[in-house]
Amino acid sequence: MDAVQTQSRPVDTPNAAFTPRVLSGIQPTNHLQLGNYLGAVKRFVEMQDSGIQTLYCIVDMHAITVWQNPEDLTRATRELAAGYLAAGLDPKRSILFNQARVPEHAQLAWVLNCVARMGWMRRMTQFKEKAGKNQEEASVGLFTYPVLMAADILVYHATKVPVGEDQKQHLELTRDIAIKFNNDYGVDFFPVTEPVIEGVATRVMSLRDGTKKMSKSDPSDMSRINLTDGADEIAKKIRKAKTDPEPLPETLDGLVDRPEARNLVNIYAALAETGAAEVMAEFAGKPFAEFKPQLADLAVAKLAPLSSEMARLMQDPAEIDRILTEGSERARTIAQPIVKRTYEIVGILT
Ligand code: AQP
Repeated sequence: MDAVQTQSRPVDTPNAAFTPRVLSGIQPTNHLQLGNYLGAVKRFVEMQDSGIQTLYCIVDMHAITVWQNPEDLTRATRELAAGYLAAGLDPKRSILFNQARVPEHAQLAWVLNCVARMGWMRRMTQFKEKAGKNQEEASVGLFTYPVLMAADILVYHATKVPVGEDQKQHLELTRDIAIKFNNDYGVDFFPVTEPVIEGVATRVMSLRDGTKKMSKSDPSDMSRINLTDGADEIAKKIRKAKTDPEPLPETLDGLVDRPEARNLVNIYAALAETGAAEVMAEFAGKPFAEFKPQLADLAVAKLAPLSSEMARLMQDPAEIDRILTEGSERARTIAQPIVKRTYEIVGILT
């Protein structure tokens, strides 16, 4: 079991006293989509392969902040685990688990709810977007979602969190909560976590509207590529993706006011593991009628093996459950002493 770290740290190397540790998670809502894969899961695998300690969870407690049909939630939890495994996460090298099986997330979230300020929470743009016009009808859980996310991270003293661009504000809040806790109690207990938002695909946009993020919960299935889509569906969605009538420009600058074209170029670059400039060098001046089929071929080559591996893994739900249970037990060995020490710092008898 890792020792709970409370050493003071030098100001210029904020997390030097903490074991480097990565934590991230995804909600089991609907199906994993291309943005989740390129913006998050691919980064998860890279970080696992870099040798740093990695924990990846399926954030089922976050999912229920909006209504989930219970059967769909169970299926989506297993399917997301299958997605993690198919993408290359290895339960021997990463700790893979579902959040609710580690009750320390909820325990720490309560303490952090008492640290976070109402004014900070009211500024969270994701709440405003997801609650829409009728905030009075939104769940309290949706409002405090970012505090639970801070607890997910801080309950492991995670120092790095790979996420897509949309999570930047929530990570800033996590840092504010950690700093306030440390200041309020005069300790150097929680690390000030660094977001890792890297690559050309930190914000994959909808295939129907280049100004909107691709999302699992978009009502239009044509707006996204699901990791469960087969080759024909992937090709069809790319063929029908919204574009403008102009050919691709000669330079990257020419993409500035063309969000749909820019999105498809970025998707190509991320799938080909190259840069947008390289893609432009290959396709400058070409019409979409030429670019789209090549993008579709690339997407099918990269994604179809993932979807068939996910389908294969889904045939053995007991094995998925076993992996998640074992991962939760390992996660708890890190989280339990951190919650215990948090309670002691706060003055709660344990
Ligand atoms: N379009 C995207 N481009 C890049 N990264 C993305 N992520 C999500 N969409 C994109 C990243 O995926 C991780 C998991 O996200 P989540 O499921 O916890 O919630 P989300 O950000 O709200 O993702 P969705 O797909 O939009 O889910 P729903 O529709 O259920 O809310 C995060 O790292 C996120 O940045």
